[in-house]
Amino acid sequence: MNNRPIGLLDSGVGGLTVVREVLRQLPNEEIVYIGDTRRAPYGSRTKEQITAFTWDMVNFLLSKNVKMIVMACNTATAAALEEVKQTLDIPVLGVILPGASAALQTTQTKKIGVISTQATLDSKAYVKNIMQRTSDAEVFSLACPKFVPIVESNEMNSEIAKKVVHESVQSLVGKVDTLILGCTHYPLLRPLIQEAMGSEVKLIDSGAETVRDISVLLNYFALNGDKRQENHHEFYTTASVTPFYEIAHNWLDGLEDLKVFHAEIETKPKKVMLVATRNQGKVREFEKLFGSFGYQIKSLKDFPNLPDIDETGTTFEANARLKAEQISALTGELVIGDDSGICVDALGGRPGVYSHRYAGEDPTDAQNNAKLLQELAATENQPEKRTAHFHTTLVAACPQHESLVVEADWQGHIATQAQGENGFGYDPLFVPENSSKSAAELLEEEKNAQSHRGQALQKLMLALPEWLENKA
Ligand code: I24
Ligand code: DGL
Repeated sequence: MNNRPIGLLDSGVGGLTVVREVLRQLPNEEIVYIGDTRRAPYGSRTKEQITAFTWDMVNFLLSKNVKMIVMACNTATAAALEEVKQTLDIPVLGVILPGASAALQTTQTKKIGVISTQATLDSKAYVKNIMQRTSDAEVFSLACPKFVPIVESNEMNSEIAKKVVHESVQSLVGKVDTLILGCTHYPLLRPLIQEAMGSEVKLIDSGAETVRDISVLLNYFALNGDKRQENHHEFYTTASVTPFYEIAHNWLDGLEDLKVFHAEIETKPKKVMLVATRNQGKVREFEKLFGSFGYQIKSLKDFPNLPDIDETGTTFEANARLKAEQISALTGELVIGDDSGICVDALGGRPGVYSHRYAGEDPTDAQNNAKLLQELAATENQPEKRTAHFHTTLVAACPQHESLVVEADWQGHIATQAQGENGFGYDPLFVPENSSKSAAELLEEEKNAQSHRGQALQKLMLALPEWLENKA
């Protein structure tokens, strides 16, 4: 038993055709419904837009603690079902698979028609679903862009509606024995569509079929609701409450105490974080850590016209600051600058900030490593005299705002021979404390979990939200 509500989403009010079936077939279930009436209709939008909007609704329903999500909209299902299903760990159902299954069980000639919005047609979702299971079926798809406006202008019973429906489905007449109503609004035109197709043709209401599948899923996962005194359904619209209420009240007659609220859902623009580096390895580390925070990570490679920033500072912080603050001032973005290096105790902390330029103007990693071994030649057999640490300072900069500074060290010693192929810089010579392997012998993930940069990134991740908050 599970008394959490079932979440239903739709581009607008069309999903109420599915809600009516849920109330009829599953009287013990509570419903939270969201209709994106402000941004409807979805049928003529791009897959990317529909997917982003659908995610906004999914996140809203998750905030209402739903036990299952039903995409009560063909267009949203066609664009976003697979992605959402793969991401969430509660069951997510669309209207397309149930409609396709029902059509296959109904047809005798295996000639199936599908009418839908343009976006649903473009996705080929119905065709794919049908052909996957019955490869010798024949599917005839047709977009009917005039049907939604007819319903929404309450013209379902007019002569114009009759004419438009007849003309629209004409090309399917005589070709199919079963027709899927692949859009939430089409059941409202059912009598006209039946008349136009001929009385022999079986019409499939995807929404109604979906409710049968909801019931099966609830049983399978033992998620059914208890029989209660009364159920508290909640309806949300992203536009005005009153017109939504009128339609829902009319359509869900018998539903006493109909509660309709306004909901603000918004696609948040992806926040950009510009990492002041051309090193792909560093960019990857940032992507791993900050990607899940909704940041899009960019690097200097994405801004080819920026000047090179000279690292003229004498401290790690000064250099990280130079990069972060100058590039932030030039681009207006949130920029992370980093400076790191290796500090060897026997050398009084050298090469330190000069680690990259240790063996000359633009040396290779091998040249830098060779110079370090040479400078430490006198302590060849005394690891305790070869102690060192890697250091990273990260500076986060935003225009007109005091920068955020975090830093971290990684203790170890310098080996007498380079070991390992991973990593970069001095990694082959650096043996971390309590390790027998060099930093270049660690797997990327092992290294990131303990390294100076990995630790500094963790600190940045913890400090960033509050810092960003205070700058507003
Ligand atoms: N039906 C739908 N959408 C509308 C409508 C309708 N107006 C009248 N009818 N308007 O979809 C869409 C835009 N509105 C939505 C509310 O917020 C403001 C913008 C089909 C609904 C299926 C349940 C006709 C109508 C009605 C009541 C019930 C059914 C119906 F008024 F088709
Ligand atoms: N709810 C949509 C569907 O089922 C139709 C309305 C729209 O285009 O947004 O495809």
